[in-house]
Amino acid sequence: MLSNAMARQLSQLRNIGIIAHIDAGKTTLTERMLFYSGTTHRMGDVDRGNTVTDFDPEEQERGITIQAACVTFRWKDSIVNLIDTPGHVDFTAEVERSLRVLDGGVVVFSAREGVEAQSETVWRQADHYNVPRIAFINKMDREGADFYGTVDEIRKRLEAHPLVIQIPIGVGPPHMPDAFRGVVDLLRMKMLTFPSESQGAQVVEGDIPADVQADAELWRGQMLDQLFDFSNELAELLLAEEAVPEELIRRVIRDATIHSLVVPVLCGSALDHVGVQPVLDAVSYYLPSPADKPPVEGVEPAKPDVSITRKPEIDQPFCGLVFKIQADKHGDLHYVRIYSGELKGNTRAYNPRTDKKENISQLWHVQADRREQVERVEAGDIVGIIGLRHSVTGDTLCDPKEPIVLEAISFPETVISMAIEPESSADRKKLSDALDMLKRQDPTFRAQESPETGQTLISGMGELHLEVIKHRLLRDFKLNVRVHKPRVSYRETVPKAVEVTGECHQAVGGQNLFAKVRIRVEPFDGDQPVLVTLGPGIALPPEYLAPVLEVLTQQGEGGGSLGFPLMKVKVTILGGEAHETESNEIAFRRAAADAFHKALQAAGIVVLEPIMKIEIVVPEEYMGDFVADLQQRRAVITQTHPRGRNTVIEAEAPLATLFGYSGAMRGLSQGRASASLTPSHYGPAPPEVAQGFL
Ligand SMILES: Nc1nc2c(ncn2[C@@H]2O[C@H](COP(=O)(O)OP(=O)(O)OP(=O)(O)O)[C@@H](O)[C@H]2O)c(=O)[nH]1
Ligand SMILES: [Mg+2]
Repeated sequence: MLSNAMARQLSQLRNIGIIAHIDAGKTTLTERMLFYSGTTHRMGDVDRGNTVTDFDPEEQERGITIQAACVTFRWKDSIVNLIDTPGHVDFTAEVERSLRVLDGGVVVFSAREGVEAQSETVWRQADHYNVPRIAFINKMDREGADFYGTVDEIRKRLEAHPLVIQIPIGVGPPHMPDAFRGVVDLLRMKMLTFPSESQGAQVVEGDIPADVQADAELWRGQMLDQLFDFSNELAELLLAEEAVPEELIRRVIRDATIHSLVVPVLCGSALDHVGVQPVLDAVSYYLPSPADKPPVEGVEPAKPDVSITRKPEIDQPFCGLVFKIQADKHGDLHYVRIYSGELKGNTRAYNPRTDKKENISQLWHVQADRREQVERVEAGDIVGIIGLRHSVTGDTLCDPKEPIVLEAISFPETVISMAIEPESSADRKKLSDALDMLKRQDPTFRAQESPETGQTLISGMGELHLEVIKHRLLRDFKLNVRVHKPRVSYRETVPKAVEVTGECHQAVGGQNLFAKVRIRVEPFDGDQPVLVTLGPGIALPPEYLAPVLEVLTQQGEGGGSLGFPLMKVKVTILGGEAHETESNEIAFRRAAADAFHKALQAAGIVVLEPIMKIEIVVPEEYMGDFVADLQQRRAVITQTHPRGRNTVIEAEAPLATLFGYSGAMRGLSQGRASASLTPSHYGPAPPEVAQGFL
């Protein structure tokens, strides 16, 4: 466990995440790392539900990770803060928020499955946040494992530059004649084995077996060729055919990795304890410390177009980002990545979004489900704070005298909803408290009570997400709630552009009110669901413009004619008309609301439904059945291609037709196919869907 006494220098620190497709072996790898680093004295197992990072009973029962878990350990000279993330697509927010604050990543691939759909998703997320990474090709002990095939897929499918720095010795399970038994380290040109008597704790270095020698030389040559352009010093030695020192190769790889020019590739079997320590070495050799990252960028709270930066130095003004909240009976624990300066317990920090000072009561270093209090933290650290009351995920905390707003974290739209209702009125308050707590923790979870029906509509990222929430409510919060079947979360948009004038022409309490507001409402593709902007040269007094903007923004957030949230809509204020004595703020608010309603009526309604990207890996003989089944689900098949002895079908289909798909898919293939579903976008629903709501 990390202790206060663990003094450190910034260059020693590694803030890293483990990311991958579901079941690739992230938690198993993390568990091994904790054991070999001496942090734990017993090695847990996902299949027995006793790992450090999958500590939640829900995770242990299902054998999958649901929440990102932080651990800290020492490896040789490095201090590693590691976040083990979930691979299931329903919990993608956990990956997003982790990558937002981490400096480097270990991407795990299954050598048998290669680059899977979710591997690609997490790869793109890491690209988005400029996170340098190394790759670990796991499960080399499985039948059908293909190291070189996976490297090839990394190159082609992820358009990355894999740099092979290890090759496997043998492949497949122990009963095979040429079973997987170790790796060749191409820098040292040594064989590494990990005797099972010590549960792999001992790394034995030996000579490369004769039958692997030629391959090892070939791949070392390849590695050096790839590095040629990155260092004159190395290039000169290669041209002169002189020996290249190991230390120089490491330095060049480190530099190229930090600049995301290459992705060093290692391999092993986390389950069978092969190749884990070299991954730890690679983390400290090749992944950046906070000091290797460019200064963090933000803007001035009052002037969003003025950018400011903060270096990861202790004498810079303090700033940090809230990336995760864990609700707790004793007060929420806010996870914060510190980017600059230092922070002490029992002090205050400023949140520019809420314009409030927050109490920093206690600081904690978190180790999965345990914590240890610390007095102070500094640039580069990840810390749990108790005391914050008004901060949410994505908020910046900073020195009140030197305010800055860092880039927030973007989370995807929810796609699926489920109605729930409390059994008794006594449960109503309890339910609303529980839902508030869940919402604080999970930015992809929504809950909204309908006063008319008494039901609460909860929405999330998929069936499993809502299922897990349901379990929490029933089991952890011991609530009596009736739960309805999940259904699709629809959206509304407008099919065409319209221009309308909203009016207020009323007599209220003996006073005449007058205002006119002209707006255009049109379809639009942007980041925000509803964008409200000002047209050029508007002749409206500023005291009326602000309330008009506010009303239109509120209306946009309030939903469309059918009550679904609006999206892909742009509202432009074109102008208005005021009367010398009869116009006031109220009149303009009413005229703006009137304009909005008129515009929606004039434009008409398009109901949008979530469309999923589906990737199915299916044995050839079941191909026909799968294609026929997909056609019934309104699917469009975009591509099919072979992978090993299987075929990969890529398709898109409405979520509405995919409920219970995993069960149906198992039935169609006797459990031999696998599928992954990712929300892709919102597309127009067929007219009968909209008809059903009218
Ligand atoms: N044969 C073999 N199985 C492995 C290996 N590593 C992990 N597994 C198994 O693969 C399954 C998934 O392992 P996890 O470590 O939970 O995978 P994960 O990537 O954390 O999965 P999620 O967190 O749910 O995304 C478990 O049954 C592990 O025992 C390996 O190297 N070889
Ligand atoms: Mg896991």
